Amino acid sequence: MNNYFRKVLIGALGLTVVLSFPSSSFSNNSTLNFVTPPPAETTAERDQRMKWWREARFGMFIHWGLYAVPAGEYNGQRSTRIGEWIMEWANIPRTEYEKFAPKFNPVKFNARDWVSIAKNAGMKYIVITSKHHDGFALYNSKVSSYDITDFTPYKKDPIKELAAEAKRQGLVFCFYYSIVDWHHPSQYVDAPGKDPTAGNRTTKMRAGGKEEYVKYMKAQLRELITTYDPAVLWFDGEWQDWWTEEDGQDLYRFVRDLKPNIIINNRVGKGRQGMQGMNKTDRQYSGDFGTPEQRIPPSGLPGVDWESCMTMNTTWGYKFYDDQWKTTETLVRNLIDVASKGGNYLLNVGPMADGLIPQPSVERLAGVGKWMSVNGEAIYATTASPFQAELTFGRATSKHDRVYLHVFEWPADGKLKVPVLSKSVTKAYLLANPKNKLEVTQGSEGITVAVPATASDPIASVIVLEQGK
Ligand code: FHN
Repeated sequence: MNNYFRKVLIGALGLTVVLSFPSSSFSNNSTLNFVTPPPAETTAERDQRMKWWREARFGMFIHWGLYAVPAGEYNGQRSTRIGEWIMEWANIPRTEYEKFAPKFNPVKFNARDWVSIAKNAGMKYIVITSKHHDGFALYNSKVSSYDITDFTPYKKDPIKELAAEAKRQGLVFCFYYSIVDWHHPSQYVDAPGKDPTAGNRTTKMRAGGKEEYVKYMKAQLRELITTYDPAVLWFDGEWQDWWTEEDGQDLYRFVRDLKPNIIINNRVGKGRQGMQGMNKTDRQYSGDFGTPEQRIPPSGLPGVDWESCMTMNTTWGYKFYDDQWKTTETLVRNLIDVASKGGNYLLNVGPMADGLIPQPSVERLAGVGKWMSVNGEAIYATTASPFQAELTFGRATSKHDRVYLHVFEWPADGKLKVPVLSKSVTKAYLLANPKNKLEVTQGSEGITVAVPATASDPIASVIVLEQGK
């Protein structure tokens, strides 16, 4: 029997015992079959561990590394593929890719600027690539010399500065870490037309190499946790056929034993259903939250923690010619849509090799921050919409006795029609103008809010409905 707390409610037999599923999985089957069980944790303890993350709702993803040097072009070859995969789609052998390192000298990097950009956007946490699939350590690793302090002219440790600055400005610092490693000697590529030392979606593991590589990964994870104290470990690259769910559970347990209150995504193991990101439900899987990628689930899953990660253009790592930027309106409405379904929004920036965040990203994040400065209350620490169906005019979030209506389509006739709520509305007002109470009529058919002729915000105007106890 796994070493954590489990009881089964069997009322008929008069046995009152409650079944609590392990904290690190959100599938709901009754076969609990962890090979390496997560640390014992009650629901209350899990809620406490997840609390800051659930309340944050909005974070910055940062993909930064040697791939910012070619920035999407190699020997004249460009691609529509994502920039941090250039070692794969340009078939660059390891020794050739290493030649980007002497050109990676981010002298314009300024931790205060990066954290301020995130903070002013309304973001509450930062997840940065400590090591992506290319195997390059963006931090001062004692485990590998293939890192920023030994392999580039920069010599300094930008991660140390970023972690300290995030703490100073009150943002939570987190790491991304790739399980697949195109540089580590344990792995090689065996694919038609591919150099065996280039990148590839899948790598082969040399005989006996896995034990050596897992030791290497654990040594890097140990130094990452003990040196920089991240609050989340965002694993990726788990889709390798040499990586198993059992490996993921072992790594989950290893990390949680190092830092018991750390939060770990579901890409540490094999539970993820591809880019849809939620766990399969055929068994218990490791990981604390689901990771939809480049998409927002059609609806939330009550009681399930998840985070949609998305790019601002079409690439995670910088590509100088990718100008397919989403509008600020799209970014704000994505954030609202995600929060209305009970999820977090992890929005990516791909800094350049000189250490600057691309200006189009900076401008959009400032625009998101302008909206959040007025309406953040309707996002932070909210839970999903109380309505069964999606609203025709926009979205809704809720918090305690308040429902926040995020109105994208402002009613031309001044009458906002809202489905019925379980409790009566006692007050209604624009979040942007709380002193100006709005008239509400309500009955069994629903609620009508009399709104001003023009919306308070062209992207989304928030109307607060306060409900009776
Ligand atoms: O292959 C990675 C990709 O480079 C990027 O890091 C994204 C971000 O979530 N994750 C993987 C693709 O699913």
